[in-house]
Parts: sequence; C-alpha cells; structure tokens
Amino acid sequence: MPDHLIEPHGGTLVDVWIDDVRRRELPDESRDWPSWSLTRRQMCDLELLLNGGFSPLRGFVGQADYESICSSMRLADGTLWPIPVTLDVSEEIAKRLDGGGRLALRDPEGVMLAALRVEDVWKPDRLAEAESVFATTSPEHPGVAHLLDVANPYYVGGTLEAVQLPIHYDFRTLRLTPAELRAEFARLGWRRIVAFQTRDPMHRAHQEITLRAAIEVKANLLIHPVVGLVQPTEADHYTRVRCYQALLPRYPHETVKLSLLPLAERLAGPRDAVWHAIIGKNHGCTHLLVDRDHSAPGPDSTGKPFYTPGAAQDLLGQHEAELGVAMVPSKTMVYVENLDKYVPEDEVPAGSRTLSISRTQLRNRLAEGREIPEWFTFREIGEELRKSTPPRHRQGFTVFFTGLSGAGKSTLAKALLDKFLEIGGRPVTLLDGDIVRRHLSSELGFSKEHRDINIRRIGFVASEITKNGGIAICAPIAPYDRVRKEVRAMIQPLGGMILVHVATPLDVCEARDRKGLYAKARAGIIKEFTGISDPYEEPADADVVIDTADVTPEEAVQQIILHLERDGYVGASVAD
Ligand code: PPS
Repeated sequence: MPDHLIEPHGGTLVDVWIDDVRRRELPDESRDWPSWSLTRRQMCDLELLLNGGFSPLRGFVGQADYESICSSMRLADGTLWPIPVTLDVSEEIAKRLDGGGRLALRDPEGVMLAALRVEDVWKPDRLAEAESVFATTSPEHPGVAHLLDVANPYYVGGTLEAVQLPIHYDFRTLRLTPAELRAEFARLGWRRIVAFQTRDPMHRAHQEITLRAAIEVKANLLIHPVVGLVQPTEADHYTRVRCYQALLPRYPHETVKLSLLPLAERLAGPRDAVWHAIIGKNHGCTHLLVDRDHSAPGPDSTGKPFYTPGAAQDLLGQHEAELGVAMVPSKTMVYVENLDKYVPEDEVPAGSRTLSISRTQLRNRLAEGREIPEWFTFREIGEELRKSTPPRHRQGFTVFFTGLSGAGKSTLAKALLDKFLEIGGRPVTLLDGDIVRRHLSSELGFSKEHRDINIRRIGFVASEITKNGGIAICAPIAPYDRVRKEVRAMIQPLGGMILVHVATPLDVCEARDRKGLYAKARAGIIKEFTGISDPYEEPADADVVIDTADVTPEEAVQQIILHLERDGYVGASVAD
C-alpha cells in the first residue's frame, strides 16, 4: 500500500467516560436498575469498548448494526467493522429490559464497571450469524461452538457510560490502553509501527518474522499478545508474557515495545484480520503482520482448514487503503540445517534439509521432559516453558473411579492410595464417596440434580489438587455420563485424568450387599437407589475397566499403575 494512504496517528478514539458529577450520581441512580454479571469474554469486550480499543464503537452493537455487520462487514452507517461485538444476556434480563432503560454491568465481584443505555433487545438467529461471521455452522469451530452452545439467548445493544476499567493485578505496567500506547509512541518518536498480535509463545521463527517485517517496512515493532480469552495453547498467558519479556533483549535496542491486548479472540480468520487491523490502528499502529492462516482455528476433523490459506491476507489487502493500515504478509520461515538459520520457505536452497517442530510435537516434548533444541527456541524461552509445563512424571493427576454401590471402588481406592504413598514424591488425597458426602456434600440427597452437584464438587477439588501437582483419587458412584465428562474436561487441561470403571455386575454387588442397602432398596425403604430404582450410565470412555469379580485388588491396582506408567505420569523419565 502506498505510504500516503497510511494514517499515522490512528484516527479518533471514542470517549465514553463520565464526569465526576455523573460518577457521584450513578450509585444512587443505579440502585433500581437490573444488573448483569459479565462473563470473562464480555469483560474483555467491555475493556476494549471502554478504553477505545474498539473505536468507533461506543457500546455493544444494536440490532441494525448487528445485521449490517453480519451481512456486509459494516456498521449501519457504512463504517467498516467485521465482528459483531454483542452483549448476550439471559431471557430474564432481556424481558426486564424490553422497554429500554439502563443495565448495570458488573464484574464477577459485583463492582459496577459501566452503565448500558439500552437501545435494542433482540433474539438473534445464531446459525445465520455463525454462517456470516465464521463462514461455517460447524460446532467444531470454537467460535461457532461458543455462539451455539454457550452464549446467552438474547442480545442487548446500547451505548456505554464508563465507570471504571476491569481490574488486573498481573503485568500492570504492560497493559497499555490505546491512548497510553499512542502517547508512548509519540514520546519515542515512532511514526511507523507494525503490530504483531499473537496468542502463542514466540520462538526463533517468530522473532525472525517480526524483525524482518520491521526492517522491510522500516517500522518499529509492537508485540501485542492477546491475553484476554484464547483457545488453550501450550502455555497460559502468564508464561507467555514471561516468554515475550525474555525475548525482548533479542531485538535491536529500543526498536520493540511489548503491550498486552485484553482481547477475547474469535478465530474468524479473514474477518478477524480486518478487525485486528482496526484494533491495531486504534492502538497507534500503522501496519499489521498477517500470516496465511491468520486467526484460524486448527483444521476440522477431516483435516480441512476452516479458511482458505491466504484468505485473511487477501481480505485485509482489499480494505487496507480504506482503513489506513497496511497489511504486511508474514512469510513462513523454516530452519535450514546446513545454513544454521531461518529463511523464508520460498528461499530455501534446493536440496537443503529443513527442520520444524509442530505445536503438538512441542507439547509432547514438554510433557515427556525431552530437550527443546536451541535452533527452535531460545534457551531462556525454553526454560520458561519448562517451568510452567513440567514433564508428566512431575505433573498432578486424578484417578476417578466410577461404579455401582458395592462394586469395590473404596477398596481399590484405598489400595491405590497405599501404592502411591509407597511410591512417594507427590501428595495424595482420597475423595471417597462416603467421605465427600460427610464433609463436602452433607446437605445433598440422591436426586439427579444433587448427584451432579456432588460430582462437580469432587471434580473441582480434584482439579485443584491436580493443578498443584498432587494426586487425587475419587471414588463416587458418579452414575451420569455428562457430568463425568464435565469433570474430565475440567481436569485434563491441568494434568492427567484417568477414568476407571469398576464394572462389577449388579447381581454381584447385590449378592455382596455389604451395607444392606440393596435389600432396603428392593424393599422400597431407600428410594432412588442406583442400579435398582435409579439409572447407572455405563461409561464408554473409561480408560481402565475392572471387574472385581475377576481380579484381586492388587491386580486391579497394577492395571491402573501400568496405565499411568504408559502415559508417563509415574515411573522413570528421560529427564531424570
Ligand atoms: S453419587 O451418585 O456419585 O453422588 O453417590 P455417592 O456420593 O458416591 O454416594 C453413594 C453412597 O451413598 C450411599 N447411598 C446411596 N447410593 C446410591 N443411591 C442411593 N439412593 C443411596 N443412598 C445412600 C451408598 O452407601 C453409597 O456408597 P458406596 O460406597 O458407593 O456403596
């Protein structure tokens, strides 16, 4: 794009802040308003609405803008804006706001961050929105899955009155608002700034790409990592930010700035590229680095990408002049072994051997405690990643037993507890069904609703233990598949999780009837008894299945230990 089309000062930032008089009035005035407790995603959107990062939006979009964005990537007045920034609320709140009025937007602790002057309330057509914004209705796309399964059913649009920004306690000096970043660039005398928005740790290839881009367009570099809400990557944002900080000295002195972007990512590929350019411009940037798969989720289950490679670059390319932001296509860099350096993919000398490590391979290397070569990432970055992703034999895990009453869960759980204590090295906690019912869930009965609450509580405690490197052994009946899956999803990102189905048949459990409960259940004295008058959904996803009628406790424990050993959670490791 020709230089004269670039807008160097980033355009006008909206200001939705109220003055001191209004600030004093609001607490009284808002007493009778309905309140909405913002989700994490909404908190991210609100922060960028309040700090001007989403200029020219002055609030959550109304219905006319929403429809226009979906159909033509523009607000109703024609301004380019590709992503509907909507506030999704429950039916109950939507009904209360039908005639307009105000909505107090609060953080999860109840602090009022902003007031919304309600202009529109409507029930969107989610499938149509998914098709327009994500170009797919497949729930395999995380953006679509959120829209169809998680988002609340109604949208509320209106302008905002800002009370205060969401509070962050981490990396405060790195959280610069658009106005602060612009002021910083002005102070430094930077007029051309290329933004690199990323959700991954930066390795050597990224450093090469960004440095080359900065040199090519004669600009300074803004590393602008997305730290709001991202799909799980190999590292949480704390680790990532430490990695970026560690990378800064690898650039020429005083050429790079690092600032965190509290964005909730959408992964809308080409539309995202245009959106990110607008956001970058609002933060004072003149250029945006865009790769061929910019902001795309991984491929679908058939291996097909959701967006045509290069489509994001093309779409932004078509709109860069209108936006005043130049699209800088980022080249795929590969490591050439005999040259010992990174070169663009299309410049690799014929016959050279190139090396690469995929995301999954990196994750596996970290989990297995294997070396991360220095041609791939700088030593200090590798160390940061290692600190927060210890090898599996040092991670926590949960062994979750499920099975009928009297199946032998408690016996196996106790035998396993002893085995882990004998092996040593990690703290172990036993969350047996009876113990939990006494200490955590004493007020609960055996309805489906109560059983689900009980299992969620167990899952929560187990996830905390797992996160902190311990071993949790859980042994409830856990008769329902859906909540068992919920627990797995809660624990798996934090460490290991194996589901052990103690599949002792009902007739054997009933014949044993150690506590005399089956007899009482048959006699109708105990109601809703699992297996007799209440369902037990057999797990189809058990990692280990044990029928205690066939094996001794020692053999069963051995099966579980072997499974854990195979996955690397116990036993020797190459790193030791
Ligand atoms: S659940 O379904 O997972 O919440 O159940 P859990 O917390 O494991 O509690 C099961 C133990 O409670 C006793 N008990 C009953 N079990 C099943 N159904 C009914 N209605 C019931 N009433 C009491 C029973 O002793 C279970 O212990 P275990 O060790 O499984 O035999």
